[in-house]
Formats: sequence, structure tokens, C-alpha cells
Amino acid sequence: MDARLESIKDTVLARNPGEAEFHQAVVEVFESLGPVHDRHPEFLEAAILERLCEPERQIIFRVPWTDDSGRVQINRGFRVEFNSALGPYKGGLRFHPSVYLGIVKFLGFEQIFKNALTGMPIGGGKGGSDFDPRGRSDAEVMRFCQSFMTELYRHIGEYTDVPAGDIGVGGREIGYLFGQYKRITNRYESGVLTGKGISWGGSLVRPEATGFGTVIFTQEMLKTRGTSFDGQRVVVSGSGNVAVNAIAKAQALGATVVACSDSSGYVVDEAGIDVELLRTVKEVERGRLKEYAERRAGVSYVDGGSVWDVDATVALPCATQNELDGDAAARLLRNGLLAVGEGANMPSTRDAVAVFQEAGVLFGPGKAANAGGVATSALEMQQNASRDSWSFEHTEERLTEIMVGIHDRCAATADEYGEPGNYVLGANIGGFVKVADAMLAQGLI
Ligand code: NDP
Ligand code: 2IT
Repeated sequence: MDARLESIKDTVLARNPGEAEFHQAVVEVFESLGPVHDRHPEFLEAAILERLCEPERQIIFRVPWTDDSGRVQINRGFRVEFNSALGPYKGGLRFHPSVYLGIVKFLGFEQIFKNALTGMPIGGGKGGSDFDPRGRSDAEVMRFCQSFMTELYRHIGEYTDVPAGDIGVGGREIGYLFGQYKRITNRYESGVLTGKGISWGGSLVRPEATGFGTVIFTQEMLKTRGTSFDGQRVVVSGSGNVAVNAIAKAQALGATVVACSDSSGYVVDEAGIDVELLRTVKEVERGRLKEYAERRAGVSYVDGGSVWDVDATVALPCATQNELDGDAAARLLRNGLLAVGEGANMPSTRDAVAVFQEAGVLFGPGKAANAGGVATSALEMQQNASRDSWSFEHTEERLTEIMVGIHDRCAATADEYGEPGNYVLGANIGGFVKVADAMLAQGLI
């Protein structure tokens, strides 16, 4: 790492103790930014990096609610409003027992650069709770969401901060959150949340957007090697919103997705995943992936283990952070891997990224490859602001343009800085310069 950045990094790490994921995200970005500071010493003078690493505002709150047996439960809620240089804070809410400040900050930090890359007017933020929705009834999820919003509402707004979904937060949760916001504020403020239902201000394509966008970005990477998804053997991790839609799009482009996973195990389906059955099991019934294997002939289920043991020419990690380590990356390489597109946020460890890059595998980092979700959220905000709603075809066309644009900008930036094909460098520098320019222009705030 550049020596000037090293000491800034050390200070950031020291003043945010115990936040391993945030440290990892910061180090990965800093490693790309040396050459930018050679060209732009004014960024150092204005302490852009120090300011970028310190969220503008961090909110932590108690979320009390009662479960179905009448017992009081207490969770912790978070919203980190990281950077508003380009627009209102924008980013999802994650409900998962592993959520703590270090995870919310890593996600919020990544979101700043991702949102800048989309070219849309959105700043970076993220939030969530250590609430575990698994096994909870609809009524419990509703009471939790209502309590969560009873504090969050005072911090958000169409022009301030616009949350959306992430792990554990989908259409159901956004509905309960929106209802409570509307009730407390007495405002039908559609633009305060994205990922809404289609009949009450949502956008077509938003549910599919992250998975579709990841595949579109990966397809653009494959094109640079004269190939495409057609005929590829694909492995996807996860079986949630991002994974299911990535599987659907990859198969629509002619690939065969032979495996996917959840946190309990993975399935191998050599005929190609049956997306309808997967949606029924995961989205309609909220079941486990094991049940998919039980209902379809010729499918094997592996309890525990790693989905990265399955051979693939294209890998799409779409579950969670640090789910693909250096050993898994090395195993994938031995079996003829061509490309990795990150649907999840930071799913590959730094070792894994190094293995892929040294081997010349096409590697699309999450902050570029999975930006289709938040970009389509920005399209939802656009529709809300103009009280309009667009067709599926038009919205998907916009998503495709945005993803191709992000790919091309990352590739051009990597070329410009003398590292052709390095999408990590391209995404980090491309996102950073845009935010840094805006911060400089807006003065010391
Ligand atoms: P979902 O809650 O819909 O699905 C998450 C999937 O990942 C599930 O299959 C889940 O398995 C698995 N998973 C979650 N945590 C773990 C864990 N600790 N270990 C192993 N598996 C795990 O979430 P999304 O599909 O929305 O999100 C997936 C990833 O994509 C996340 O990294 C998220 O930040 C990122 N992302 C999401 C966007 C969106 O629009 N939703 C946009 C951009 C990125 P199980 O059911 O067993 O927990
Ligand atoms: O990580 C992400 O980009 C998301 N979870 C989506 C955020 C959004 O505001 O749509």
C-alpha cells in the first residue's frame, strides 16, 4: 500500500477497534488508491480519505417487541449514514443475527463507491438489526418492523436517507416498514423506501435487479474474452433474492446452473436448477434448500460442506461476506474457472481475490457487479418522484444500460491506470474519484 495512505489506514483501523469486516473493506479500497493520489494531491490536503472513513452519522437504537408467546424481546437497530456527497444516503437494511456495527459499516462504506459507480444521484448508507427472522411468524416480523421503524422514521426521508432490502429484508418487511412510516408521519412519501410492492409505488424489475445485474456485468466481462454465458457451467452460492434471480438470468442466457446453497448445505442439479421450484420452496414457502432436493429427481443434497467444491466455469457468490476463501478459490481454479461475478457484498476474502487475479480469472467485485439492485432502487425513486411507473421492458433496458456502463467505466479506469482487466482497481478508483470531487466542491463538512 502507498506509504501516504498506510498511516491514514492505521489511524482508521485503530479508531474503529474490533470491526474486522469494516477494516477489510477499507484496506481493499486503500490498496487501489495510491496512483489516484499521485495525480490528485488536493485529495490528501483536503483529508478526503479520513473524512470518507468517518460516517457522517451513526444511529444505534433499541428495538423492543413482543413475540407470539407474549415474551418481550430486545434487538439492536442500526443506521449508518455514511456519505451524502452525491445524494441522499441510500442502502439496504439487513436483518440477520450476525449484524453488528462492523458489518453495517463495511456495507455502508462499500455502498458509497457502488452508488457512485451507478451514475445515479445517491449517497451511501446501510442499516439493519441483529433480529433473526428465521422461524418467526408474519405477525412477529410485523411487530418487529413496526418497532424498528418507530425509531428509524425520524432519521429517514425522500431527501435524507432511503433504505431498502438486504439479507433478511424483502418485500414483506419493506411493506411493514412503509406502513408504519406512513402511519407515524401521516405522509404517503413513496420515495422514503425502495423495494416496495408494485401496486403501492414499487418498480418492476427491482426484485430481479441485483441478480440480473450481476449476470449482465459478468456477461460483459466474458465478452472481453470473446465468450458469453452460453454453454457455461455455473455455480451460485445462496438461494435468496440475489441468487435466485442470478440463476434465472444465467440460464436465460444459455448457461447451466448446476449448484446453489443456503447456510445449511448445497444442492447439485446437473440438469440445471429448476427456478420455478426453487422460487416455490424459498420465496413462497420460506422453506430450506434441502426441500428442493427432496422434490426433484436426480438432485443431490450435501449437508454442510462448500458449494465451491462443485466444478464451474463461472462462479457467482450471492450469499454473504467472506464465504469464498483462498482455498476455495484454488479449488475452483483447478477445475477450469473463467470468471467470478460477486452478487453478494465482499463474498471473496482478500486471499481469494488474490488467487483469482494472479490466475487471470475475470473478477467482478461486488461494488460493481451487484450495483444493479441499488441502481434500480434509484429508478424506483425516479418513478416515485414523477408519479409514474414504467414497463418491465423499459426498466430492464435501463438496468442493462447501467450495468454495461459500470462495466465499461471500470474497464476504462483500469486501462487508464495501467492495469487492464483489473476490475477491482477500476471500481475502487472510478467510485472514489467521483465522490472525492464532489466532497472537494462542497467544502469541509
Ligand atoms: P436473502 O436474505 O434473500 O438471501 C440470503 C442468502 O444467503 C440465503 O440463501 C442465506 O441462507 C444465505 N446466507 C446468509 N447469511 C449467510 C451466512 N452467514 N452463511 C451462509 N449463507 C448465508 O438476501 P439477498 O439475496 O438479498 O442478499 C445476498 C447478498 O447479496 C448479501 O451479501 C447482500 O448484501 C447482497 N446484495 C443484496 C442486494 C439486494 O438487492 N437484495 C443488492 C446488492 C447486494 P439461509 O437462508 O440459510 O440464511
Ligand atoms: O447492497 C445493496 O446494494 C443493497 N442491499 C441494495 C440497496 C438499495 O438501496 O437498493
